[in-house]
Amino acid sequence: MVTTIQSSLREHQHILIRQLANFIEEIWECNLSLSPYNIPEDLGYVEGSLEGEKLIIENRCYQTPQFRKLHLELAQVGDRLDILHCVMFPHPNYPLPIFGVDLVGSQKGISAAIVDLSPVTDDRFLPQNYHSVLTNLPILEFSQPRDLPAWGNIFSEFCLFIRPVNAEEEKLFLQRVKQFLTLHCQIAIATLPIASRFKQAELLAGQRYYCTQQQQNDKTRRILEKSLGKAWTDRYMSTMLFDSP
Ligand code: BLA
Repeated sequence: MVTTIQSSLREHQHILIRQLANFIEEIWECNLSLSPYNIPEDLGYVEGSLEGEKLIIENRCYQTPQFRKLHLELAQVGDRLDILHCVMFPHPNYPLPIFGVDLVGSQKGISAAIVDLSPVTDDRFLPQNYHSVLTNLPILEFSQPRDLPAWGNIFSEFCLFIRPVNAEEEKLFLQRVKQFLTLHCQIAIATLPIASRFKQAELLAGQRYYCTQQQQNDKTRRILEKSLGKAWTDRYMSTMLFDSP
């Protein structure tokens, strides 16, 4: 039932969002050993329309031996805004960065496309195996790179944040997300858990800081508050979008 509803929203969204959602799930399924992740019953499929415009949210979540939570969210605001949000939270005993991607757009075009593998260690560097692959990826030129907001100090030097201006740039963005995600899944399944409680505490603190910073995104908050109210939005942002164990 839920699957049918989710697939149907996807069919009506911007083509880049639909393509990205499809291949994220494909890469997850091909590379990882997925199990169900229980989301609070009322947060799987959400509809709200407090101040006029209707907001629809569809969530899919999984867990794997390496990841506490894989979250793919599709949302639609009225008929003017399509959103894809995806975050992969590692278990805190795996020394892995946080993969995140956000796409915001309408039938007219994508205004924000961002992808990153964000470090969660105290030194704020990515593990060496990530770093050596990412530094060797070809440099991509986009005509409208965008500046990160102040809370964006969580992102790595490899963060890509652009407004794609045509189909060619959308394709390039999609390819870069594929490269990040495939690399991440492949490293993750080859990584062993760490035993050090001290190191685990550091990784957990890094994940908490990531969530604290993301929760400061007023653009996300405003969209949710308008349709679903402040209390609901607070709960949603801290328990569904950016929660930590
Ligand atoms: C920007 N996020 C935005 C914008 C909107 C949303 C409307 C502004 C678009 C623009 O400036 O063109 C809305 N995003 C949402 C909503 C959800 C969502 C409602 O995910 C969920 C229901 N955001 C993330 C993740 C990242 C992220 C995982 O959720 C990064 C990996 C980044 N979104 C991000 C950034 C901006 C943004 C950096 C720009 C913020 C700014 O310019 O101030």
